[in-house]
Amino acid sequence: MKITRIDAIPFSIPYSKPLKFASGEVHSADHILIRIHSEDGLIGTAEAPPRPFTYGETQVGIKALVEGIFAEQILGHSIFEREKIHALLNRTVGNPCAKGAVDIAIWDLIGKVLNQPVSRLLGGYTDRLRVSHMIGFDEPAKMVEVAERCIEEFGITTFKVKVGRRPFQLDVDVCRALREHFGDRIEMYIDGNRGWTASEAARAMRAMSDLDLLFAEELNPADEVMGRRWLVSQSPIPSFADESAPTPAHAVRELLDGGATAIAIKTARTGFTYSQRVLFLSESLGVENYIGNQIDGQVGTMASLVFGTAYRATASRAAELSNYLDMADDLLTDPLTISGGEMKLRDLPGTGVLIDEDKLRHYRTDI
Ligand code: MUC
Ligand code: MG
Repeated sequence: MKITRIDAIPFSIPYSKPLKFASGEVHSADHILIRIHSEDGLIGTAEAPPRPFTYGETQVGIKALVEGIFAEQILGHSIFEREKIHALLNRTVGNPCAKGAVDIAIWDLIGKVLNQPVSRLLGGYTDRLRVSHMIGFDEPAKMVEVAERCIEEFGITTFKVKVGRRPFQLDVDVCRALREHFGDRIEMYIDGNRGWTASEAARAMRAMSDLDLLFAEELNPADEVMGRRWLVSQSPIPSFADESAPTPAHAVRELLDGGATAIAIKTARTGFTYSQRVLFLSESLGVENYIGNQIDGQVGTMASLVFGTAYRATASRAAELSNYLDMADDLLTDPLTISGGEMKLRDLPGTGVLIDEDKLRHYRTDI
């Protein structure tokens, strides 16, 4: 089943509520839709979210790389030669989201050709995930309001709280306001996106020691190796690596260096193939994972759902699947839904992504 064409379509969908965090902010989803065509007329689809502030990728760069270099390398190869295809893609260093999207689009095609849902091909563990919502920077009362709406409208009770501001007291106040308002009705963890120094993070963690945080993520920069190790070694809760572990090798390095004790999996950056490797190495080492959010639209969120439902380990924690709710619109014919705090998988071949062509025409920026 040969690959005959690859499209990298830039689109832009505004956010009704911008997301702000320590390493950047997002006002519109300026993403790339990857479409891989096979010789029998099927199309595999995936979404690449450029994150210049995390991996250095841009929308223009992803399009140029996919259509300019990747297409030439993989056209004519069978969709079942994934290992060969990855060897070719990996001649280009970095660019995790461009590679991740190509991988997911190929898996989507594989599922369609075999007439099977990809979640079943990967592992088939369950048909739903508990949802965790990521709350961006704001005043404490506004962040409490966001959580309230998630609880009331969607039944979501797990929250990632963005921290990493200066002074750190503002973030401590937010977490305290959430815990005092909701008591034990919510689960809460924090993500600093490298915003604090090691000593600020240590003081903030001491100030929040009574707030029953599930875990902490990227509180200070991982490449400040000794400071990070010092911080992680004194943490009473797991320390998740996110942007410091964009590949399986980085994940191992972070664990061995003492920069993290657990690893976030994001299909946007590791596709399905390398997410599997991160998951399997974590399982073998006895290290926890959860499914994170790369500020994905609904196409990308569907990929996270497909992967997360495939395995026991990823299905055991709430997955970050809800930030598309902050977008003014999206590209699926049948929008995702969250009810009772859960998102359910669709029993469709491939990843289950069906694109509304009118919406794509409206939001694409290349014609
Ligand atoms: C996250 O977990 O860090 C913010 C930046 C990024 O790359 O992803 C988001 C969410
Ligand atoms: Mg993170």
